[in-house]
Amino acid sequence: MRVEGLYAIIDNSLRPSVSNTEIAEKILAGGAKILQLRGKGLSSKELLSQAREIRLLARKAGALFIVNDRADIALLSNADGVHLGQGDLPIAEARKILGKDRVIGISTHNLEQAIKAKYEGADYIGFGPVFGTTTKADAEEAKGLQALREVKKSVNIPVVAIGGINLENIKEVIDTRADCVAVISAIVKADDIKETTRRFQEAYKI
Ligand code: TZP
Ligand code: MG
Repeated sequence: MRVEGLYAIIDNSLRPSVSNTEIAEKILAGGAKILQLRGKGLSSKELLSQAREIRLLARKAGALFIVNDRADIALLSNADGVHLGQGDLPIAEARKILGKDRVIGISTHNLEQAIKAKYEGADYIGFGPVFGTTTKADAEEAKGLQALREVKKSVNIPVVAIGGINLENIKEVIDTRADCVAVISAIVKADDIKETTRRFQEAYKI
């Protein structure tokens, strides 16, 4: 499956009254085809159990399912892949765990990291934060659309734009030719998660 369009990230630490599994159900009902589970504060046991539940839902919906940070949990939950941060396992080590068929993505914050990730065998890169965000506590400063454009021109693997993306600014992000937009708060905190997901999907079609 290609990495393109909306890349919806599930993280109920922004909305503790709703479980990650419920959020996944709503996002899938809204038509998302790429889902990531981001469970920063969860124990390994809890993360594995949630990943297994969401894995099943994503499979039924024909969606790609990625686990954030943890290659071990990605393997144990039979996810389609892992999304690494710069401080997580190196790509080559994660590859030993996940093999060549699973997807490995990595967050990058500048052109040098993006090019390095490509040479190290990443299947896609995240790039950002494009705009300011309060979702990630240790996020770097906003990189802007021009930096995103340059990264997109410099690597021939899919580029997932992330950070502060909402329904008001998504068109500008799509115009950079980024392959995907990753969204957390604009979906997870929405009154109607399903309808909001549908609108993000629509933005990619216009
Ligand atoms: N990496 C860079 S910005 C970010 C991550 C995980 C948070 C994006 O969240 P939001 O709510 O879509 O700005
Ligand atoms: Mg991470």
